[in-house]
Amino acid sequence: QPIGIFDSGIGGLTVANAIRQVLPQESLIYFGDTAHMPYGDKSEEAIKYYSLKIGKFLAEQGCKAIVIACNTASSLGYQDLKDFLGKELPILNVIDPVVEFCTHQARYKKIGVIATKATIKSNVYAKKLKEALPNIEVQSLATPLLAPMIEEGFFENNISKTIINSYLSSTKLKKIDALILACTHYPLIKREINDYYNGKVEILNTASIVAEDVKLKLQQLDLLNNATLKPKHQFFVSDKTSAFETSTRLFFGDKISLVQKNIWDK
Ligand code: DGN
Repeated sequence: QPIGIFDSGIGGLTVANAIRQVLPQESLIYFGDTAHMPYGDKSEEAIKYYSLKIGKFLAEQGCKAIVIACNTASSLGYQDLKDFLGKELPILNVIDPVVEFCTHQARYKKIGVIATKATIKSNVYAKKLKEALPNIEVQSLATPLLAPMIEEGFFENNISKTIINSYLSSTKLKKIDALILACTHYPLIKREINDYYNGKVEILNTASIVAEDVKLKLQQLDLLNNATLKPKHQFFVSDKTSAFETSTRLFFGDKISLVQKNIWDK
């Protein structure tokens, strides 16, 4: 049985890529809701609706677990999807593993969070971090230009440097111990962010933290694939363009073939 992974678009392929690195024997079914991206600017109702529809589609494909690879959908759609499907199969999000990771880092006093507008507006990272670590200070900053910038291939250049510097110089992010990259796209600019801080701030790559957590959870539930058959991955999108297909290489490492799938009319 495959692991289902979904995102608002193709950025969640950073999470799919991290999962295939730690679980190379597992088959993956990925759904990118490219017709409705970016979720970062959508209403809560819309994001909940899309998340339920996609979750149902992945469950129908026989997935043994669903990973919401999108921070925005994890912030706003996770609880409803869990209520709807959680008895049938485990539903995992990208936020809880990062919060859990932070609880083991006693040296963190102040944590910064950067993400889309919708994720920051939901305040979910700050809420969950403060629940787990009452003395922690959390500063959140919406950085809406970063995802489209990366999607257009603008990183590791002067333009990305200027935009990143402009966001990170916000007084909110002064004197932080760690910075959570709370958007699927940001692992691609981790090095530039690290350069900005001269290595003095720990940059938390959510994709790799989440992948380790998926492995642990599936292990605990005895859901890991022990067979030696070659894994088979499938990649669906709700709207296919050649630009999306080209960008898959950025996020997944390899260029992959996308299959357009309409799941809305049922
Ligand atoms: N995948 C979204 C996220 O992680 O929040 C980013 C893409 C978007 O909707 N702008």
